[in-house]
Amino acid sequence: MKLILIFSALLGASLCLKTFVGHQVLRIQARNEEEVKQLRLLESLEHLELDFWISPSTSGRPVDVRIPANNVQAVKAFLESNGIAYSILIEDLQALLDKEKEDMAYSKQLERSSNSFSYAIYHTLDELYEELDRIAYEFSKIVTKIKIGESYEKRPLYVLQFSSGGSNRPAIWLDAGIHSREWVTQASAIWIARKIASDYGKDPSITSLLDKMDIFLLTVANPDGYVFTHTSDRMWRKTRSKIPGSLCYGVDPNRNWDAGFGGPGASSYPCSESYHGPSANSEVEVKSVVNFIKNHGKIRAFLTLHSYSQLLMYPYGYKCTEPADHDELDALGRAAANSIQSLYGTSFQVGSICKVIYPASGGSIDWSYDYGIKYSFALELRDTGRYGFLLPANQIIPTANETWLGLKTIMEHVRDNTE
Ligand code: BHK
Ligand code: ZN
Repeated sequence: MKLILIFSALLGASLCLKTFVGHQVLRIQARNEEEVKQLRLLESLEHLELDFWISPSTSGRPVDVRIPANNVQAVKAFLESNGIAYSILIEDLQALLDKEKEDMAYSKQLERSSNSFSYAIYHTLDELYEELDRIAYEFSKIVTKIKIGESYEKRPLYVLQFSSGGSNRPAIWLDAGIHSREWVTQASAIWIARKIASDYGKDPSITSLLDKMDIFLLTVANPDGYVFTHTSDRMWRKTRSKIPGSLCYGVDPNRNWDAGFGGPGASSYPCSESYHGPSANSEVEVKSVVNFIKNHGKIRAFLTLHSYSQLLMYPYGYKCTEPADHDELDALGRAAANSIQSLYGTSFQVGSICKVIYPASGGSIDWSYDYGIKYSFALELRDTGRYGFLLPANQIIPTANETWLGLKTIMEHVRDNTE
């Protein structure tokens, strides 16, 4: 066992896994708009190489930021000299990462000896893709695997179609992992895939849904990024496309949709974590989904999974005005949040992207809503910052379970309000 752990640690090192020794994650609490302005200034200082896990929006909203070891003192001094309050969310990011790696190596051994896919651990892309095949094979009566395109680095983009029959039925879209480091989303999505497949014919709710509508599930919307989080940089968020004229790689795929493209809450700096890209749909991962949705023609709901913060959001992000269907979306969002809470008490805040987090243009659900898909929601799964993107694997199944209850509430409403 020890040997395996040492070996896998060496292997990690040999593949040039970026380390985060001494990186801290601070939670900053701006108490007025002046302090928010100072945080925006801080965000614009590129030489500090800050990674905003939650960007500054308005006073009262927390800001979470990862700071490289050599800049921790400078940032703290900046905050203190401006009288801005902060606390340390993560003391040493590398310690959490080491724990995650060790957990994975250990539980991987158990999984191997049990000879079956464990939904309680994180997996590589290849492992997830193998499980998609097993689900499609085991439940071949209702599940079909479709390749909707290829990533920048030519990895397949696989969608599972859940259908009890019929042709060109109205459908629900669900994706996860558009931001690669949000690991609990891909893990929850594959759990949900098996759940839908195995509940058909047993759970009356999912059965009546699938007797009327199809579900399309994209488990890993950003496969290149996901592979990169395993091999090189656990904190990678963007795609891996090469940006002409820049040394930096990758576009934020949730700023790349054709909805208020290039507007507020998106960056035009290729090195930024929220870089919107050279043009709308420049990322093949985004373009592939757009093409699929347009070609299908009868998508009635567009649901996307992110983490973390425990939020359930509807449009808009590129502007702060309410969508025409605000009252219905808000009521449905609240009902879904109640369903989530009913299982373990996990509480989700409900509202528009702009009001609940921050202005963010070029996001997927703004595009889908403006395209005419009324039921467009983004969910930010667990937690609220204790572990952030490094949610321990023992929370995967509870997270997936509660998320599924929320999604089911939305899907039932869509079912009952679609001809
Ligand atoms: C979600 C959906 C649409 C627009 C913004 C968001 C928030 C999301 C983002 O794109 O900045 C926050 C995030 O990744 C962490 O999951
Ligand atoms: Zn995200």
